[in-house]
Amino acid sequence: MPPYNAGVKLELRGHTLDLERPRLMGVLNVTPDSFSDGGRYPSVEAALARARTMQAEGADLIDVGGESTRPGAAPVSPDEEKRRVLPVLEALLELGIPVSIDTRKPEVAAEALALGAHLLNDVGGLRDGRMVRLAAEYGVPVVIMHSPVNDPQTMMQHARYDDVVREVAGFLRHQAEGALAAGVPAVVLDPGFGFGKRLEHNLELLRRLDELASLGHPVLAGLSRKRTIGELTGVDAPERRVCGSVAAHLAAVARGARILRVHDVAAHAQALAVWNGVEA
Ligand code: HH2
Repeated sequence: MPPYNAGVKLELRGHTLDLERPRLMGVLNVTPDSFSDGGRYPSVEAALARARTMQAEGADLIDVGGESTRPGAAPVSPDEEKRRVLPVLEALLELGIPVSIDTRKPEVAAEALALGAHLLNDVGGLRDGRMVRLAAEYGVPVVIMHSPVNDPQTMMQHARYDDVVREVAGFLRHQAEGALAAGVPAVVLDPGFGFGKRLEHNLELLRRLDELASLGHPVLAGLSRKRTIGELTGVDAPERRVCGSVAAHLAAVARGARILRVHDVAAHAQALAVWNGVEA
């Protein structure tokens, strides 16, 4: 296995995530409109049950989000997003597994971190300085995700790159340096598959993911059930894109990804068990 950041440990407020082997982040969307699991967990109890299942299937952390960021998604107010995620987050924190908060809003991040969230997953790529200050204040690592603009409604209009890998790497390096200089303890880099990127961009980023891994920080890949998988396979229904998602994620692991953000934890846990057995 390539030595990209193997041996790195992420300290998550009392939990240690050892990235010696690839890890699974289970997706929990408490939204009415997420592209593949929207509306499935309308109550705290349903969300908690889903998280428990993912934990039993082998998730190493749970990523909770209350705003769909699929292309063209309607924005959600901070109050509505808080209403959706905070009660669920509070329940998840009892599970004894690290929980990340998936948001691009400082108002939401502030309350989630005050409650005890272990990791900040900023799909806005730390463009808002308040996110940097919050992560530094609470001493939590941040996932810095690339998107050409911090706006799901218009991001696909910005899917134009000369060299997508160079541009994404440049953005992530710059944001990482700023965050670390401001006191954020650690960063995870994420190319933001599908965020203002078309099939050719997503494939180029996946093929050359080792260039992001060589920046010296752990890399997270999130291709689960996404349109790229549908375009390559011809499978329309997102929940039927499991095998394609696993294949894409193993390609990412082969190029240095250490965290996979997935809906289908059991399938990925099985794939990684084989991967780890081969690479041991
Ligand atoms: N993708 C989505 C949401 N959050 N966070 C990171 N770090 N990386 C990603 O690739 C990523 C993310 C979009 O997927 P999903 O949550 O399944 O859908 P939706 O945005 O419709 O809720």
